[in-house]
Amino acid sequence: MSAAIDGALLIARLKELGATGRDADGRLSRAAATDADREGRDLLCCWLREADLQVEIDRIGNIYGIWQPEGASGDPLVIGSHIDTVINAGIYDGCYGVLSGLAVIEALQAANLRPTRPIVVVAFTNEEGVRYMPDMMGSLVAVGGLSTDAALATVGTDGTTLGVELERIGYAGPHEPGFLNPHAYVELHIEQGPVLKIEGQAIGVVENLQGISWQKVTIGGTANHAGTTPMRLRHDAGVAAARVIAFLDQMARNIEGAVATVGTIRFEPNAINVIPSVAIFTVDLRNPNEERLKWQEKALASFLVELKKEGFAVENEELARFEPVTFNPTIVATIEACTAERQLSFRRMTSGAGHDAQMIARVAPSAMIFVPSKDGISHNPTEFTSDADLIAGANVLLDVARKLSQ
Ligand code: HGY
Ligand code: MN
Ligand code: MN
Repeated sequence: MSAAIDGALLIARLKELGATGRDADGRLSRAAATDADREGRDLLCCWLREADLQVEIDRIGNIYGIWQPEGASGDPLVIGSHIDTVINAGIYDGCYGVLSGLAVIEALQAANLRPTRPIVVVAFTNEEGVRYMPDMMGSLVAVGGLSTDAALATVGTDGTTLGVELERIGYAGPHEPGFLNPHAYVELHIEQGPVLKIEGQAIGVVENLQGISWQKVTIGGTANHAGTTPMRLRHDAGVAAARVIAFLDQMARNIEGAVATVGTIRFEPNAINVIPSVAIFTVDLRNPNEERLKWQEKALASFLVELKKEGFAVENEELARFEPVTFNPTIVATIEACTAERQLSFRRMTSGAGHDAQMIARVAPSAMIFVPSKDGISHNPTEFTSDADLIAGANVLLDVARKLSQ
């Protein structure tokens, strides 16, 4: 019997989950372990239970919906992503992959198709890393890349501690992360970039994922009067930071595959008529090629040395560092074959964004499936993927899941 995703239900759930965690301005902001995150988690767990899945939570708050049909045995096929979001997010990033995993299980249940191995849908904690760093934290802990205790002790950008917040929202689970060993892992995600749309492809068969380097830079200058201090006597930390930002942008435009972003910055004392004494900002560097990513890091380090020679105090702290990842060729080929069988257009590609799949790939054969993002926009409330593209991607995931769970 053939199985098919209940597309209307998938779209409805995406919209319902996307309506949770709205802030006072109506912006979708479900940062890890906030009340907004709890709202989304509670809704997801309700849907998992309605599908008769065994819901388990581990100590870092990863949520597992386990389907163990009669006769199924062995390590599970795991289908996952995340439901935490950035600030003022779109409704598809992460949520699409988790809800599609649930939809796959429900489609198999409805068609009375029993896999020979269990299938688990998982929502990993703190994929975005906006409140607590590094990102992809829940999956990193699940594969032993960061100790659970160290992760729970992480202090957030708001001064809270992750472990305390998970307890507070009721998602500090009993299981040791890694309690479940994936036989294989597949993640369905919006591309969050422009490639599929520009090329008119329906599916991205993701072969690899670029390396990521996150740093916090603190530049110390001298506070002084904005009116009385001659320009030649200033030690303006704000101008120094601006020079770094301009340098990084220019550098990334001249190194193949490089991207560079300063996404957060703050000045001290942060007053209109005081020359900033301190500038604190974050740097996000990425490249699919590890050697070139190291060049980018070295170029930044050299620029900061020059600022020190000019008399600025400069410190930088590593916040996250993940090498590029190549996904499992067999699973990639399975995704490609399933896509072709559905006569959907596709291209193999690299992921520009970080994903939980890059962590699970450390312990199990893993790969990803992308669907197009309108105008390549993501981490933005205008993030959009058409219903037809969303349903097509979920049906490819269903076909891949059937092959990997028999
Ligand atoms: O930063 C990333 O690429 C992911 O969205 N956490
Ligand atoms: Mn994501
Ligand atoms: Mn994201």
